[in-house]
Amino acid sequence: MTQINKIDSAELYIIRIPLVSPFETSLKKITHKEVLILKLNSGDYSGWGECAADTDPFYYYETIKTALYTTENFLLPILFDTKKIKLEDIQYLFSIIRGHNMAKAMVENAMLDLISKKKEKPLYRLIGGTHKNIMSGISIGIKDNINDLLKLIAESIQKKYHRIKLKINKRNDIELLNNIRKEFPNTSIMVDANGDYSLNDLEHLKQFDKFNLMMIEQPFEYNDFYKHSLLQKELKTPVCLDESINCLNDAITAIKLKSCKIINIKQGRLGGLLNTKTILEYCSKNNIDTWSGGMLETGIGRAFNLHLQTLFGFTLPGDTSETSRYFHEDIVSEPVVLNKDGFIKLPEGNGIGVKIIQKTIDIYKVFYKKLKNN
Ligand code: OSB
Ligand code: MG
Repeated sequence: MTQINKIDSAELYIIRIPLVSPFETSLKKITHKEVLILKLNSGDYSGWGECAADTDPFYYYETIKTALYTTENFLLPILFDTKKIKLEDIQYLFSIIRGHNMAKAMVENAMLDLISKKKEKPLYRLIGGTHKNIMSGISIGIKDNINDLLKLIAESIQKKYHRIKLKINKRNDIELLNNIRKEFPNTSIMVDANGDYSLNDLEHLKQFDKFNLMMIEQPFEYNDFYKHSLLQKELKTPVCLDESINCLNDAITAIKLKSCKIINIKQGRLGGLLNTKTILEYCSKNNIDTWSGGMLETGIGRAFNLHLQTLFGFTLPGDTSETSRYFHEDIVSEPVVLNKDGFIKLPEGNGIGVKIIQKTIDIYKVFYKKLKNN
């Protein structure tokens, strides 16, 4: 039984890395990835975690600043005060804090990396993962020009991505999908609206059924279950919930109300890999299809997403794409690449498996703080 006797110190970084090209959703357009990162130190070992929060609360209520505040003032003090932390304690350690799942995920995941490194095991074995060939998927942002989009889809097909997700909004949907289906009638395509529609758009959304989409992700508001259940009743296209699912109770509500047929399992907003595993198992028992979502993570968060996907229960390709489509330079090596069949190999080594490139972190860092556990 490996336990962490004491966390000696924690290092918090905010880094800001330019994206290869802007990423636009119905919520906003970004040109840089700004991200909070945590390093936990204990004896000879360190564990890393990445926070999924953005600078703004447009996708989720947490921001980098609220996550930093929660981590410094609530999560780290709990960790610092706990002696002899075992794997089975971690999921419950932070349960007295309501919400703030993105901050919790960063800290919990850093603990999991730390424990698996101390055990000299890869992370996926610590959490009970079974298979190592990970399906790939790409999320393509809203483009001003349809030809740019068609070109990106063609490139993604050539790379053998297992499915392609397109960001859509109310003004950019039916005509867009008509054009795409003309060129690519049989490609596995899904769409993500990030909550841009409302129940008033019910008749409009019924037209989506003719496009043979794998699913429509989060058509309605981020905090809704009831209206999605009315939509799913009227739609052949499966509804997938992303923003609406924040915890096991949300998954239970969505499934019992028949608000969706598919759930986007995003560990960054579910409070870390252990809570995520609980929710995944519930979905699997209830025959709900699931896939692993992404938050444009750097190589640290992406590695957690990959280890997560070794768990039994994921039924569909997720949002793990190649590193190079977002970043010229990442803060870890090796980068994520697809093999000739579009699968991703799990990084090898203990813990998350990827190597942190401290030099690159230092180039892009805009904030640093070290907290000692005295
Ligand atoms: O809605 O799934 C989303 C990125 C940031 C915030 C929300 C979402 C996304 C993506 C990109 O779709 C997924 C990725 O490539 O990491
Ligand atoms: Mg989404």
